[in-house]
Amino acid sequence: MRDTDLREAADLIDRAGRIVIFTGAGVSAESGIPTFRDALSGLWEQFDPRRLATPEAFGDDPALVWGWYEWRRAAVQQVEPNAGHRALAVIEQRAPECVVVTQNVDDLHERAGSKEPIHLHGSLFAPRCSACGRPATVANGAPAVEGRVPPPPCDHCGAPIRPGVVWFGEALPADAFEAAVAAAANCDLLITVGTSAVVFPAAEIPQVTARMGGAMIQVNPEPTPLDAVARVNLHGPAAEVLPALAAV
Ligand code: BJW
Ligand code: ZN
Repeated sequence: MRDTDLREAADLIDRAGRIVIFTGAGVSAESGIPTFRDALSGLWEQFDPRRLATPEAFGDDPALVWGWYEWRRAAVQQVEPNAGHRALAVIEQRAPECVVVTQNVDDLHERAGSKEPIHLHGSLFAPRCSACGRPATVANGAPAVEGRVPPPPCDHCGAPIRPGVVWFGEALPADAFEAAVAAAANCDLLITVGTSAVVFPAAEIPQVTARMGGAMIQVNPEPTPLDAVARVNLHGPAAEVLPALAAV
């Protein structure tokens, strides 16, 4: 990461009235939460997360999919936000207006101090009935289960409870997506962090800002399709780059 790039990015942040922060799995990687492109470890290493995150997988083997999400919920509860989440909360607090839009289903932005991030792909902490859609409560502080766990039945209709996340082939929550598109269309600057930017329609969000003439800063150790549209590319891990950026 070059010093001139860092300074240019810090200038963009200082000059921006309205900022959108758009994040993906990479922002939580240094908290110990694997990304979707990472291989899973332990019992899960034989599964591709991109195949588990589907309604078909839940239909074929609900206990496998529920067990995976319970394991992930427990994992998130055992880790802390990292310096990247915290630096984003500082940038958010300093900005005249700032909206955080995340594809992540963890709660690490909230725990780092971000106010009401928009969750485009739902949450690990909002399970609901797979048939009637009613919200379900599951015990907090889930044990770190590894393996199949049958989903509990809905109190109302008895159908299996499912994770409150958006799987491939499912629509994003309309209110969240519309609010994110509106914020992206009207911002001066979008900061994208830790996303491969290949999963749609979420990956449209930074493109909306680019089309409307807003500036973009990208933080990612690897190239993505956004390299071509970002004004500044800061190649490096979020927990190193973002604190450096907030400190300029
Ligand atoms: C670091 C780092 C560090 C690492 N610091 N960075 C062909 C073309 C276009 C679209 C489609 C298509 N075929 C199918 C589709 C549609 C599909 C799609 O986009 N597929 C693509 C894969 C091609 N999309 C959908 O199905 C969506 N729904 C839909 O289209 O509905 C239509 C509809 C309309 C109306 C009615 C009904 C239907 C839904 C998509 C839902 C995605 N859900 C998931 C799972 C959520 C639950 C869960 O967590 O299990 O969301 S999939 C997964 O991908 C998850 C993520 O939020 C999302 C994005 O991934 P993300 O965050 O970018 O992570 P990674 O792992 O991909 O990348 C990590 C990045 O971090 C990398 O770049 C690293 O370099 C970087 N990194 N360490 C900073 N330390
Ligand atoms: Zn029900």
